[in-house]
Amino acid sequence: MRSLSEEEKRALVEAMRRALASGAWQRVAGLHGLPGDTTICGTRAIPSPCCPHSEGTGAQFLPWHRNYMVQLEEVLGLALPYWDWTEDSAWPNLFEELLPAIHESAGIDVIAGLNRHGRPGQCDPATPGGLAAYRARQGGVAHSDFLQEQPNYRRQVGLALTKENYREFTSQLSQPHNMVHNTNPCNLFPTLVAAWDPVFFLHHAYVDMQYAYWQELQRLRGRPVQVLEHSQPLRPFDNPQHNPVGSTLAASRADQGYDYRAAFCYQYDRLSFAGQTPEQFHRARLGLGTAAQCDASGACLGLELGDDVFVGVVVPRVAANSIIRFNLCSEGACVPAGSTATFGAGKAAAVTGPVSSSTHKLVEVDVTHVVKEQEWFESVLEGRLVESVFEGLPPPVVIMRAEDEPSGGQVALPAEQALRYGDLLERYQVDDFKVGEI
Ligand SMILES: [Cu+2]
Repeated sequence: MRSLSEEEKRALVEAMRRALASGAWQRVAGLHGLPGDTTICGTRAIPSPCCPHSEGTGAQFLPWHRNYMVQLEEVLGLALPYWDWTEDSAWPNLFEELLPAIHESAGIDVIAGLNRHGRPGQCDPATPGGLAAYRARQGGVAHSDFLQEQPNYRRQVGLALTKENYREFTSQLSQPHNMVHNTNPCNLFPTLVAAWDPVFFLHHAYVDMQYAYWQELQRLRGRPVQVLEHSQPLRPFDNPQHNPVGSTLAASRADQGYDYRAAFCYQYDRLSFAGQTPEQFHRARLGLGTAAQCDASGACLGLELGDDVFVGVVVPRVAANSIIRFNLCSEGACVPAGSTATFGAGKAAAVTGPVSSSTHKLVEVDVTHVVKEQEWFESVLEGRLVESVFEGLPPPVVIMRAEDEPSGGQVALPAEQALRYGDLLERYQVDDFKVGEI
């Protein structure tokens, strides 16, 4: 995004204007959720949008959106730029002028869509601070919640990239992705109309770059990308009735899109995260790097010596949009230590019954910097939820892990409490005591 010339920006906006006039953009935007046909990917009895944001395992999430980005590029006849929200704290303003036309041609009230799914009135043109605030935001003014959360995104993406299997990677990467959606006050927030906000495509183009970066890391590690679900079709791309684009029809399975250069004829100028190429990132993880990569706030990518500390938060696999915040506590003193988010269509369903990996997941949030700031090096640490829409979930766990390990680690928890987490702590070593030392 930042490297686009004025001319390239104009060309993109022009292509978008043409696609809007022909109705082609609307067909792509509507495919993600509303007003698409919810029986294509669901049934009459159980309607479902095609985007797999809240799908059980999340295995299709990254590949589906890869095809989806290609779908719009084919319509525009141009490559989509990406918005690197780990670097850029300003909300992109590229499509600002097109907003009223998009709003009018959506076939649904995308602005009012929020009123049914999210915070009432916030984007309603009739309310003060409604549409005007939305336009101001499109004009490059970042929303305050976004600004507040943005400094954490680099750490969250860095943690996801260290994961050496697809399930853990996609689960961790969904966290900053969800936060970007959820800190938007308007259409990016409700899942069903999210793709009507053109910023969606700049956001997801970056998520695709992260996927490509991780694929390259896996190649360097000699580890696979493949999971079983990747050999199943990504609906509706596999259906010529609903998909007029040849390349996404031909590569309508996740594994067919791994080689995106061959399948979809695009590539990235440079795969880059926190100023590092995948090779540099990989070498640093192996301890061959020269210096830890730290940002201005002093937050590092876990590259320095020693153990890292994480808070593991239990979240339902299928849930509507929400933000979960937690504190880290030591001997009665508590400080805000982080957040995570859920993103999906529908209601924040109460997940009842015991916790298990079929219905829940454990999301890790790096809190090493908090422990260092507080100098809680030899303290008993405890995670406590301070904001959550979910009831009856077990409290967050504190995980200690050697910095060169991608997964697992040590969780100190009384044995009878560990039972509440079902099989979610399977890949950790659960120690029946509460003293945490790093
Ligand atoms: Cu998304």
